[in-house]
Amino acid sequence: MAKRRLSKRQVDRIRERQSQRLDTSVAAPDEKQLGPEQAGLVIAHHGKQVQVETLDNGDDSPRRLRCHLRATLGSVVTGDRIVFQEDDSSGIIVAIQPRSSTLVRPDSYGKLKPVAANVDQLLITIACAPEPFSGLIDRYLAVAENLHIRPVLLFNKLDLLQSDEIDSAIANKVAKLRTLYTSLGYRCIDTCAKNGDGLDELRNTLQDNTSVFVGQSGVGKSSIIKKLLPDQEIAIGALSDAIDKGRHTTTHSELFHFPFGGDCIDSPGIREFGLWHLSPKEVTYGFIEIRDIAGLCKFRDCSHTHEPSCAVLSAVEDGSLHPERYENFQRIVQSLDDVNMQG
Ligand SMILES: Nc1nc2c(ncn2[C@@H]2O[C@H](COP(=O)(O)OP(=O)(O)OP(=O)(O)O)[C@@H](O)[C@H]2O)c(=O)[nH]1
Ligand SMILES: [Mg+2]
Ligand SMILES: [Zn+2]
Repeated sequence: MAKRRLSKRQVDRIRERQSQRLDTSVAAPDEKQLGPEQAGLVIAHHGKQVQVETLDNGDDSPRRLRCHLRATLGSVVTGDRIVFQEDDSSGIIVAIQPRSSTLVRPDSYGKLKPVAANVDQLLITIACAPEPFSGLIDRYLAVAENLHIRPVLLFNKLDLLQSDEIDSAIANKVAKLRTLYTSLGYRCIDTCAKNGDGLDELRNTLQDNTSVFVGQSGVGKSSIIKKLLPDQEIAIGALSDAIDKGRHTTTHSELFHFPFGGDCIDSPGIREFGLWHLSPKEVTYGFIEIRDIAGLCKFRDCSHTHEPSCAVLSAVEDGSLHPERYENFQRIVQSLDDVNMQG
């Protein structure tokens, strides 16, 4: 990542923006004891702890330090560019720079939680174990399309797919998913974190980008990153834990630098991914082949379920729209209605 020194004007502008949100009733730290403002990058954020890496350290190599957040600053997330001030042993984050993208997901209470900021690539990781579901893949794709970040599908655990450890029905399912998403124009890469197959192609894709690895727990997100960065301490889980107990090995998002250029963020696996933060229009935009034909329906407010001269239903009938994609699309739109009715 390029080092960048913030100009005084930039810092002033960011501070001014943040100060509009600052609550003056909260006791400010004694500014005199704090060092000058510096630019930093959020490497990890768990609980109240934020690990920050310096971005404008002159000719010195970047340093890492623990930072606290000003109480009224809003939430920072891994990948955030921030402004911080240092005291003796730690630092305080005083401003967050505007983000080029924020990946969010609802927590178990339906509240939106940021997962990663300033990413330009979403690596949707899939494996034959745990069994993949196109519903989850389509949700990730819809989010990537709406954030205007590039989605890439990683089919990991190639070794298992080629062995007879895996049920042939699941192996067929994976092959069909790969064909479907390739036919839609999405980039698919086969990898094996165990023996390193496919990693050269993956390295090319990761180079000079900021990518976030997402997907179900146990698909091997951390294993792939560990294979690319063998010297890093990265926790890898036992598959049985991920599947049987629903336990996530990676518990918080963390950013890593690649020696070949580019960064990646490892994120905790998930089971479900609600899209309640999207509007029906955005869901349509998120399905690239539906986006292209939805405007051709006879009725402008067509729900694509029963209306005459519906271009989407016609596409399902003539086979140009895959029925699974149509079903997943309708299921997401339906889930938005459910939430609206409750709210
Ligand atoms: N056979 C095989 N096993 C793999 C491969 N990649 C990962 N695994 C195994 O899959 C299990 C889960 O790997 P993790 O890397 O912890 O999975 P994760 O996606 O990071 O999971 P969470 O952090 O819980 O989201 C571990 O037992 C890995 O050894 C692979 O290519 N082949
Ligand atoms: Mg992990
Ligand atoms: Zn329609």
